[in-house]
Amino acid sequence: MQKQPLLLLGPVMPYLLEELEKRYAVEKLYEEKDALGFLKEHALRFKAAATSTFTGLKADMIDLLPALEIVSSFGVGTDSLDVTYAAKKGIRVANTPDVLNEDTANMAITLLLAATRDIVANDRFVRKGRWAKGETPPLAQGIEGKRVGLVGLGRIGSVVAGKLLAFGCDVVYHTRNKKPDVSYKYYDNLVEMARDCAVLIAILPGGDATRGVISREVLQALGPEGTFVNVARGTVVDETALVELLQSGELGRAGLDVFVDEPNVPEALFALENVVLQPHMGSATVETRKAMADRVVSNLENYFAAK
Ligand code: A2R
Repeated sequence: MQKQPLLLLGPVMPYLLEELEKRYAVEKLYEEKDALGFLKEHALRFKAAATSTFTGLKADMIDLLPALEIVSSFGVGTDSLDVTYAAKKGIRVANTPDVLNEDTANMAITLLLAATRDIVANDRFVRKGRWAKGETPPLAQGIEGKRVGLVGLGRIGSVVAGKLLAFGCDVVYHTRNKKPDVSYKYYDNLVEMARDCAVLIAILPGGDATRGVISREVLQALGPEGTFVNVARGTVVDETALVELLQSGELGRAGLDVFVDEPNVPEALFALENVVLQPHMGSATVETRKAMADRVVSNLENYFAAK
């Protein structure tokens, strides 16, 4: 039987490419020298496309694919996908939630511990021979008994909350809607929550609706003893304010996995010892990335099996 055509909008991990190629006649749009010309000639062949949160799917691409029925995206975030426009055109958009909850939550916990315990700064301290010279690093900060505020308490945030309980933290949260089924204290005012917390962890979607919700005022309320962890999207925080407050010491520490203009990170952060930086690795383990790839495939299969 002839394989159904599938348009791959951007590069994906080799395992996912192999799995897609087993089932579909995959055409790599990103390898076409004249992508527009290719689409003009071939667009009507594609009912299915695959993309990722890194590549995205914009309205102008949707307009170029009039036969499209489903787009299966690698990643949970939908901020790079024009879901509203796709829905208007009757196109299904599928993502890969849930399978990355544990590893993304583990990244939040890792960044929290790394930042509060000065792990990276102290690693540099040892490597530079400063310990051997008889120097002593400053004392770090504990998290037991501390209040940790989650900005977002969805699939990933709930897992972070459960893990924080094991560290003896007092978990509180801020979302747009109070969750009826959780016992953690709810704050409808984010500045107030930041004022009451030692740590703030951002785990909410990116995009225009959440741009800058972690404002200068919120970070100032968190204060010089406070730690900010971001495993959501760079856009949810006022990054300029974040950098300035970390430089001035008005904000104590940060653990950051995401940035506004990835892969570009504000260079001012490179000089700071109170920041731990990661290149957007929240879901980036062998196990989770495979599970996400399997979800991209099963989302397509389920659609075409009318499930
Ligand atoms: O606001 P609510 O009640 O819909 O709660 C959602 C919360 N949220 C917000 N919290 C505060 N201010 C906002 N403007 C705001 N908008 C949404 O974020 C909910 O508690 C949480 C999102 O949960 P889920 O949809 O289950 O997302 P999941 O799977 O936890 O992933 C969150 C994000 C992804 O979109 C990626 O950007 C990143 O984590 O990996």
